[in-house]
Amino acid sequence: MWSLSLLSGAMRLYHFTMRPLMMHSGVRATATGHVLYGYGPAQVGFNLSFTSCGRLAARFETKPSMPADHAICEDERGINQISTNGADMNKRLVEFKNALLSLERPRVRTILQEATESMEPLQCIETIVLPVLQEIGDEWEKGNIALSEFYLCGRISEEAVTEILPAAFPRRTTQPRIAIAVLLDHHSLGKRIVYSILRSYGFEIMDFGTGLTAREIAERAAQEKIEILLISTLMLNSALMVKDLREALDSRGIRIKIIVGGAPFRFDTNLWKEVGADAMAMQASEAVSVIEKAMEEMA
Ligand code: B12
Repeated sequence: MWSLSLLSGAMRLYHFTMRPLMMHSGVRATATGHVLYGYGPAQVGFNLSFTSCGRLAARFETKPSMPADHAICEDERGINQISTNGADMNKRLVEFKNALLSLERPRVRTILQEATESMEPLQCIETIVLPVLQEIGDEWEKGNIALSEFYLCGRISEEAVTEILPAAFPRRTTQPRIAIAVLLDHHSLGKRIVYSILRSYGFEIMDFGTGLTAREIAERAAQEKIEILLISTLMLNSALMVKDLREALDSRGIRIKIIVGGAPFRFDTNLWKEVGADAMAMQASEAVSVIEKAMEEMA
């Protein structure tokens, strides 16, 4: 108990001292013309705003301000879609966010498991986990929750997401050698999702891990004779490092297709070209078609 409160105290100290130095809120142009952002829901196109929730244990007392939208219904092909009439989905998002903020691991898992009864796992992740995590990132940015709480929400989500992601389904006989890595930062959730989705489509993917430098990735890619490199980043400075990765590969005389993804690329849709990538995908579900296109180009 004591160690927990000490950890929380230390994290809060860090949160109010170091964090303001490292954070960017809103959208600003840098001297190099790049856009700095703290991509909140509005900036990434989500229309999900809740009434402010505040502290770790504080439950929502009021109804969320999100419009009555986002329910799941079947379309004419029998595929689950999000409808615009949705008290149920609204309730699920609020419950999920409450469960995360109260660090109730079992509840978080149950909500996601229950959601998979009416939606595909990827759809659950993209319609529940992503917007709620983005909301929580926003709460942290506003100073409503501490970094320790924010961190635990990320970890708990990662565990719950891992449980619902599909298992590998190898059915491909020929494919290029593909690897995935998170350049510089430790936001591993996006990589985890892309990795599992691709494996469920039959691709064999090597996972190089997270927090790697451009040089480390280039060395490993050369050793493993990688032909397609998938790079995930969530921080702008990491995204800009793709340029260094390309240079590190060029200096070794290696021509590899680099496919990038993650919030900085979703937010600035020309960034992938600027940093020397060959392609980008907005979300995990697009990764398959982007890889198939790269394979055609390589044939
Ligand atoms: C959860 C989270 C964390 C968790 C990460 C847990 C984990 N294991 O991943 C923790 C708490 C650890 C964390 C730490 C930090 N975080 Co953080 N974090 C977030 C948050 C809330 C959500 C990110 C997330 O997981 N989204 C869900 C995933 C699934 O989305 P995604 O990565 O975009 O992936 C999807 C697509 O982009 C795509 N995709 C992703 N990669 C790829 C790759 C390819 C090849 C393809 C095809 C597709 C693809 O597929 C996915 C599914 O569709 C965001 C807020 C936000 N609004 O995004 C901040 C955010 C990214 N964090 C931020 C910051 C500043 C930090 C810290 C520096 C805080 C600190 N002071 O210590 C540290 C950095 C640690 C480090 N060195 O990496 C900032 C970044 C600001 C910036 N402009 O660069 C953000 C934006 C918060 C904010 N508003 O300021 N964070």
